[in-house]
Amino acid sequence: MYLENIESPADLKKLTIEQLSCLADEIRTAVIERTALNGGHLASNLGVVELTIALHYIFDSPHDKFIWDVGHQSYVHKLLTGRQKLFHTLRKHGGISGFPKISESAYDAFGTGHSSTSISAALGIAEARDRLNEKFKVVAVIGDGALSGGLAFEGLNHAGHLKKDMIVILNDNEMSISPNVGAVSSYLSKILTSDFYKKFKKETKAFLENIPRIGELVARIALKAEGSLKGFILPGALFEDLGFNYIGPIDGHDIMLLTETFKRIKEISGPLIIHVVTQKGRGYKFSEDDPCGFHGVGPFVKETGVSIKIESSCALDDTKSRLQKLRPCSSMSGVFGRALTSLAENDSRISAVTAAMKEGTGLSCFAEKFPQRIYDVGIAEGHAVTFSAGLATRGLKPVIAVYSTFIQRAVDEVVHDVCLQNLPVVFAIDRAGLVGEDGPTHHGVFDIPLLRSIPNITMMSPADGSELAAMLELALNLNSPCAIRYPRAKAFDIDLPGFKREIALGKGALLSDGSDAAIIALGNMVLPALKAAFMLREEGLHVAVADARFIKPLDEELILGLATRTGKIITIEDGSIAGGFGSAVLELLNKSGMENVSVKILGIGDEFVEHGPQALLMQQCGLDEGSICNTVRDFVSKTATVKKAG
Ligand SMILES: Cc1ncc(C[n+]2csc(CCOP(=O)(O)OP(=O)(O)O)c2C)c(N)n1
Repeated sequence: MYLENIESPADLKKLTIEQLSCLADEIRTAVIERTALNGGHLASNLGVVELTIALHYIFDSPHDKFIWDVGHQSYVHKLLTGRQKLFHTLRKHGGISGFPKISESAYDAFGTGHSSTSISAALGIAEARDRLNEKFKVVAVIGDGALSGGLAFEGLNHAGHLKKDMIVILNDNEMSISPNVGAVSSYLSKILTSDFYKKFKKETKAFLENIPRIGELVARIALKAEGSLKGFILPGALFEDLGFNYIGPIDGHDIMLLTETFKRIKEISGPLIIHVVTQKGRGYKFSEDDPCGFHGVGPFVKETGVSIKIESSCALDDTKSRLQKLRPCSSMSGVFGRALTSLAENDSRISAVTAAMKEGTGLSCFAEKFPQRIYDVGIAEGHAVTFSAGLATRGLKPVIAVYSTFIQRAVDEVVHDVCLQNLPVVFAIDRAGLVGEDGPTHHGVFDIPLLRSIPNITMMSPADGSELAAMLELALNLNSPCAIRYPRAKAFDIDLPGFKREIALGKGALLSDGSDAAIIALGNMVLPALKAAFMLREEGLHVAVADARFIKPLDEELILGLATRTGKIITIEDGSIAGGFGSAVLELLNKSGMENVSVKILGIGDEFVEHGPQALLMQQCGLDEGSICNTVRDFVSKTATVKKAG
């Protein structure tokens, strides 16, 4: 039992190389057991067990700085850096994060969650080190998927120019979430093919021997490793031309080879890339067989790999008011994917674009049916947007399915390439709102402020699955830019008698009338608003509830009508209050000379919301039905008192 005795990397350094292999087994068991209970990024972590051990064995963290790209593969690092006792709290509310965080540990040199940042951050750290006359090593660990992001190349470009001492470990498992795509990925694959290897074998040996100090040794290790690894090769000019020394590919599961290599390359100056080949999901049968399925998982049964279904907060918990009907086996992403596929059957111009998130965004069924009409552009959201703009100039109808948190990467492209030219690109913005255990790097709370200020864009949010499908159809017929934001949630349909589902541009729907105040709820907040209003009705308070449907253009008639009738408006959104939907309503009231209307804006305040169960986070932000009920009751009574006093 080695793992339990490791409180810091210093303890790791006491072990022999042979003992490190046993430790690797123990770590795999710990990671599998914990993700089975807590969910998390299983396959990526199983792939970097030996790599992480070897890094901590040879380098001297936290003095030396490790920067994990995306950071979803940092569980092994956390286990080795003083967080073993807290590991059971992984991704739990109040527990350790599923990503590196400067505020969590001195061993986390840079916080991550989004892809392709590691090289830029590492370069900044290396530059600061040199300016401040400090001495330490900087190591960025980036996957082949993350290398498909443009930011990674901007970092490489600048690093090659500055010629800083820094090490980039390219963790190549030929997978992004699904198999990696793109020319760089093919290039890396070619490096791994034996034909290529054979062709360059001779030159490689000579090349490696020419690397000062380490050449001979590395060449020796390479040749020794050749049988299992395909050995070392000279991989052509790409990285070298960018100003990096390249070493690899090396077997990322051979601890001896990894530690020897790291020991030697510590002495090399200038930017260096070490190409390490790993197997995603290694050491657990189910994730080896299905690394994509086990990339990010909810809790599962360890013995069978079968996921454990947890009833989400939108399960049929309200049989009394019968407000919602669950759609069988479906998520909002699933509804989107199926609706798009069905619309695409009758319109060959409809095309889907994803930045390496085909499965997560529900596009698998579209891909099956229309393989020629879907584009996985790699982890490259900015490119996805401008590429789609190009498609749209020629009459195609691109739909970009992207998580809210990742569209942040492409705001300028939305402004400059799509909206300024008024091109008909549809943004299907999934995971809008609080996402839960992935935490602040992944919450989708900024899309409304970021997008609604852009001229020409239409922005909507559906209250349920049927509205999402109807909004998608409308969006594809608008002939101008349009965004639809919807949450990470099970799909359901609101079950109100007489509820009209036709979606017309700029029109919301009054779901329940009342004269004491009016709630104008957006998207995911419509159902809790309705429930809150029904609870208040039992107390004798009559609060109207409207489904806003549109963030832009607002349904001015509906909103101003309710404001005039009740004098009290409550807006509710699962996004940032600053610049959000409620702000848009305030702007409308101001424009209309109705500043005397009392307005309460519910949403997410000026803070980063931590990780935890989605329902709990919603409650903390005052966005569950109970909190809404209390806030509305207080607001109505306070505004009544003020009015009376006035
Ligand atoms: C900007 C951005 N877009 C999308 C994602 C979602 N995402 C998380 S991990 C991942 C794949 C990363 O692949 P790779 O870097 O090869 O790491 P691996 O999991 O294969 O080890 C993606 C697309 C993200 N984190 N950031």
